[in-house]
Amino acid sequence: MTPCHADLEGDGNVGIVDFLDLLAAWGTDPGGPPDFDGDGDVGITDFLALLANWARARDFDGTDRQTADANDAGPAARLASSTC
Ligand SMILES: [Ca+2]
Ligand SMILES: [Ca+2]
Repeated sequence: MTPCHADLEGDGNVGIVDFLDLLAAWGTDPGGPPDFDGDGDVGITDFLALLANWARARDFDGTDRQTADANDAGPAARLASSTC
């Protein structure tokens, strides 16, 4: 799964709105994302998949998607969103 798969509402970022979308679907079988592992319901493994992608792509200025650099916002902003 790429970070873009975790971008549930399609704003180009994996962030809090995607997390809230996952929570809204918790325990259901949406037939696709946010059931990322395809086991038929949205649960903890899907949350962990979203979280893994949230942490992996955390560059905010678009210059380097793999690592944060001096042009990126601080840790609080990295927690608020990650680019897709
Ligand atoms: Ca998003
Ligand atoms: Ca699942």
